[in-house]
Amino acid sequence: EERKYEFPKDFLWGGAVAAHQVEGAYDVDGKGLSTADVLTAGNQKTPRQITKGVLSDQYYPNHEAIDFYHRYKEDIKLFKELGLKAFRTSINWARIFPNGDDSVPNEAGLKFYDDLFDELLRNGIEPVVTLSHFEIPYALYENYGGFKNRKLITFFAWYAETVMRRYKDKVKYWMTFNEINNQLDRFDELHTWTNSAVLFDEGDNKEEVTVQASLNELIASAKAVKIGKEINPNFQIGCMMAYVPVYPYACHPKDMLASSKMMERRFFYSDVHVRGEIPTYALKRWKNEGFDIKYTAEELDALRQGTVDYIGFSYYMSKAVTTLDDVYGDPVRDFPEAKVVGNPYLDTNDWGWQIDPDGLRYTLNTVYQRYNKPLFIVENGMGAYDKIDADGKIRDDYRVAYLEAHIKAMHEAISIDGVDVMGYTPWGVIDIVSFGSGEMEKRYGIIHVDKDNQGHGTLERRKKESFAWYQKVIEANGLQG
Ligand code: P53
Repeated sequence: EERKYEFPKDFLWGGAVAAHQVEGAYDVDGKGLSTADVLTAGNQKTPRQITKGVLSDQYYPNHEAIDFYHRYKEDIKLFKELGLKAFRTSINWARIFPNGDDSVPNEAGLKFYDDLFDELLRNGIEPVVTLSHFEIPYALYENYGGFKNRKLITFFAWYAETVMRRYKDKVKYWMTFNEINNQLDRFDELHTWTNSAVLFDEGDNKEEVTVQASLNELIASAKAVKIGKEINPNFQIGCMMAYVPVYPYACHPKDMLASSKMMERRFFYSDVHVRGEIPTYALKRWKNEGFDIKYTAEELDALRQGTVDYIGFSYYMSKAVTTLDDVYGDPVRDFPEAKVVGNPYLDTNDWGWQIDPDGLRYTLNTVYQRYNKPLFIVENGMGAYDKIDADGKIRDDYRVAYLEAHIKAMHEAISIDGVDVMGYTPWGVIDIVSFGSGEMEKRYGIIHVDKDNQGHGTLERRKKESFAWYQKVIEANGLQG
């Protein structure tokens, strides 16, 4: 039988989550508060609020999440049945260092991840671990102002060293900062908060503050890579980017330029991670804008010595940009001649995210052409409202259609374009708390969790129809036709 969409041997079929979106148990076994623990629930129209500490009259969806902390054995059983070869999660920094600046790690936190990784390995599942996925210890905001303070470079490096040493024989695949590039794109508080534990003060130049904080993270990341390679030279340590290609709306040359400049902002972070130096376009912009960005010669050296082995990235959607007057769109911050517009050729999900499988092939090509490094798709998926039919089944054919189309696009990038792709870990293999909106009912999972936006539900797990489909994909190492 012809297998049109067979994947390379050892391709890492997996699933992905992040600690704060699944674990719950936000205040047990010595864990400190994290930036995710002070985020209220929002929805499509209402943004999540960042509160000063935990307030008694607010609902915080991440405090319990799906209680993975206590239920991971049951969930890993399902992952094994599914056939997962890899499972991506993050270590919740505040479990290990409750205040972020502690000199001694919290043993109970370390023990939890020992048990979790052991359980995965026992079931033949390779852990893929992000060091910082929006879970910075809250005390690092309170006492230091987050990553705009360069002291966090040292704290992060110590945290990375501690966990990489501890799990050196259990975890091979690492990533440093999740979607580090999200923050520069929008300057909305949610992103600088979750990426960097930074809130803006009045009078701040938001771009300047964001650039400084995230450059500190790039330096911290490079130090972690160097330390990690010393601990275990077999480690594969990557960066993690959100790649949202921005197309020119028209073939007007100004639209093409706008697209290229917007892509440059997204590429800035992988440019540093991969090439180990600050690109000239960034230095020029900082100079032109009069930014006072601080870094030392020793840190520039650290950037050079801590380049990544691979590029992990999320891909959900594409965007389009135009400079044409007669097209309606949302203005782009500090790029006054451009606005983001809807793409007339694409459908969206219920949250307005444009569905674009060809954009994944385009992204894989662009990124591989730019860096020539292995790529790892560590997030992809479609948030949707699911409904349970009278017979108890969840018929999520829209999810299967989305994933199938993206798997085909990925296959084309590998088999036609020659791109080196290590694996594919679709987002929220099990339903989790949405990051952007805090909703439980924006579901990505192929395993359903009984819980609603208000936090009600039994937390019972149930396979959706997509479960059997993905199981077959993994078993066949690709799609059948
Ligand atoms: P939610 C924007 C664009 C692409 C990915 O997002 C993004 C974002 C953030 O809004 O975030 C990633 O849950 C992130 C995950 C997150 C996932 O995408 O808002 O790494 O933590 O859950 C999906 O639907």
